[in-house]
Amino acid sequence: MTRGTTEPGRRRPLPGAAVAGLVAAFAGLAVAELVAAAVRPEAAPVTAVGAAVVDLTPVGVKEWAIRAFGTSDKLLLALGIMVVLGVVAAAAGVLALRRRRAGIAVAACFGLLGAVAALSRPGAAWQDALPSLAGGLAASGVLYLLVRALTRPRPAGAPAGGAWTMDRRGFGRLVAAALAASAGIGYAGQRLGAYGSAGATASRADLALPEPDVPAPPVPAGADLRLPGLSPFLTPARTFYRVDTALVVPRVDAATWRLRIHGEGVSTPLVLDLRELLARPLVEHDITLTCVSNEVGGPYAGNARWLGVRLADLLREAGVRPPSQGGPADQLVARSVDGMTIGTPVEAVMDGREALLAVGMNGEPLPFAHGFPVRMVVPGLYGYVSACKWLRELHLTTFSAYDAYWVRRSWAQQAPVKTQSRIDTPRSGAEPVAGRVAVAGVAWAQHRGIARVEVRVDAGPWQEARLGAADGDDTWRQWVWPWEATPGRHTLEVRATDRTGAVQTGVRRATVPDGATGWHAVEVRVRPRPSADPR
Ligand SMILES: Nc1nc2c(c(=O)[nH]1)N[C@H]1C(S)=C(S)[C@@H](COP(=O)(O)O)O[C@H]1N2
Ligand SMILES: [Mo]
Repeated sequence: MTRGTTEPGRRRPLPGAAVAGLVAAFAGLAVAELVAAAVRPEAAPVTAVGAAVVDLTPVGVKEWAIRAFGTSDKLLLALGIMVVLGVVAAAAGVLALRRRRAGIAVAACFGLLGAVAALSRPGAAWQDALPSLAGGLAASGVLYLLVRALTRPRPAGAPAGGAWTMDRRGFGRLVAAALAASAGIGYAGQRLGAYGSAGATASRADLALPEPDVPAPPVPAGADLRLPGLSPFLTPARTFYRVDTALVVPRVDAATWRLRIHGEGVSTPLVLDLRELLARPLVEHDITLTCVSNEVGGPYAGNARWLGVRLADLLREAGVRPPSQGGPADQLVARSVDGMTIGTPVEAVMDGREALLAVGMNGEPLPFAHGFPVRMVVPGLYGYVSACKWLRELHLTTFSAYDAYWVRRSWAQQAPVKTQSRIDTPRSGAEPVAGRVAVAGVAWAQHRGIARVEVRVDAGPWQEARLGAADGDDTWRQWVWPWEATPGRHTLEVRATDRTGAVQTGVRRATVPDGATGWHAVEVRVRPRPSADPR
């Protein structure tokens, strides 16, 4: 009988082979997890492949993913990779049944793929290949053992069963052993990972932020209208939007953190640790941060009280002059520990605005997700051209010499924030009762300031909203307009005017390349007032 033919009455152990593939993949992931915990968490195969996918994804797809899944896009990406891995692993198991070498080669190739992805990451070192290589090796070995058990020739003297005779009990035991070992190894990896970031966690817990030398004045009374459904004036860090490419939040140890400032026109290159940075005068300032990927009416805007060192002072200390004073560098490229690059106009950070190297957010050290220990914040510029988190390097160069991460992916080199306004309440699809309805929201034009907000109903005349008190020009402003709502379907629209007098355009433009425009509209169905009041 030739190997692999199926005789009537003898079933090939296909489900067993698929299980063997899945168990092998699980073992590979567990081993990779453990090695990654020792090497670098970001070098774990699913994370590395995910990061490579993020980098290679066309901007249109990425924008769609952000729109469709919001901040859960990362979770879905990891799930997607796991599903693909699972399908391939099961197939490799089945393949190994017929061609053991080929099946095992597939497992090894997946290890190689992970290694290549890890090595392709910015700032990768050769060790980053180790988790995936070790994982691939483990998966191949486990697959070999399981498939061998599955296809073991029948012992001499046993009843005839052909080549596919399965030692069910032996196979089952092996599967259980492999699963238990993998779970143990994976758990050890997680513990080791937590241990690896324990220093960072402690360094954040121990960081006592100094008092600001220049405190922000208290938020003026009346800046926060405190209406139900309206975004609070200051956004708690907990609910502050998060946009970044990091599949694993970098946990930087403040004790070993360093910032390097160098490049064109830098007469005194600097390397600072956190203690040295905090020894400089600290400024507190309220700044609204917005993302260029925010759709009209979208959620990627937040307002916080930042504490930090004035970036302009630090650059001057390094000898940097802005282009307007003859400096050779017009671009400041910020680099993060995870390889992100963000290019900001030198002129903007040195023109007198409160461009900060921030260490505090709403009175606390930066949360890890928002860039601990140090990030940039520049009033008036979208985050992708100004707000580098987990900062480690400031490189003075020119816009003609260097394109930062997002610029290489079809976004504009320069991107001042566009005037925007948003209706927070009522929400689209709401069904308020006829009568007085508070229409309220926020409007922003960072560093220009908001002068006016207007609302209109069903494309009627624009009506002026009441503004919350202004907390400087670098934050958003709340607004409210009392609407005498009549029963039926209505469309509410909002537009803002900045303090230069420019009215927010109603022309609808996409987020790519430099920020969406258009008026936010919500549609509501106003219910008639109940005719008889039962009370
Ligand atoms: N290191 C790093 N910094 C980054 C990013 C990133 O992907 N990596 N994203 C930028 C973008 S696009 C925005 S809008 C802001 C968002 O900051 P937040 O997540 O604290 O709200 O961070 C910026 N800084
Ligand atoms: Mo962004």
